[in-house]
Amino acid sequence: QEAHAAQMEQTFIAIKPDGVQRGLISEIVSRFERKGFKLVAIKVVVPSKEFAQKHYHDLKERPFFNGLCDFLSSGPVIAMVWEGEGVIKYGRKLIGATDPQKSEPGTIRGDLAVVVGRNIIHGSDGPETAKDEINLWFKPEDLVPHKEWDVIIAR
Ligand code: FUP
Repeated sequence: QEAHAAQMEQTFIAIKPDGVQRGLISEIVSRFERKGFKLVAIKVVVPSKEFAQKHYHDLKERPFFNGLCDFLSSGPVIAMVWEGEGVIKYGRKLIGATDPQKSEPGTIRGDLAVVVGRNIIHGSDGPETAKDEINLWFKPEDLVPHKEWDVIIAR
């Protein structure tokens, strides 16, 4: 009851071109799904470089910015919105530290990646960026309201 009353939290998660190319889509989706989070939007998209620059605008002063944007726009990305209690913070926990050399085993990057420039997945780092990133990648009507369907299916 409590969970239904609360405004459900949502985060933006993307499988980057290296994760897609390596065939890790189902592995990654599975980890979020088994945890109990709900997939409310998903699409395959090759972002333009300009779009990648928008997505990573916070990092535009960093030396790796250009290479990072080239990389994100180099192939198909799986863009997703996941929903659930604490999904922003816990999603980051599932993903692991930015540098896969420092990510714990058991995390997505810890188990599946080795270098920071090819760390296979992105996840929003807080409520504000989650909102901004969901709005950048999706239209409001792309998001499926799970709670309503759960009630209908259980009936
Ligand atoms: P994260 O939120 O864990 O994805 O990390 P950041 O927002 O700090 O960095 C975004 C992306 O920039 C990383 F996923 C990989 C890339 N990056 C580098 O290539 N080199 C660095 O030193 C740091 C980040």
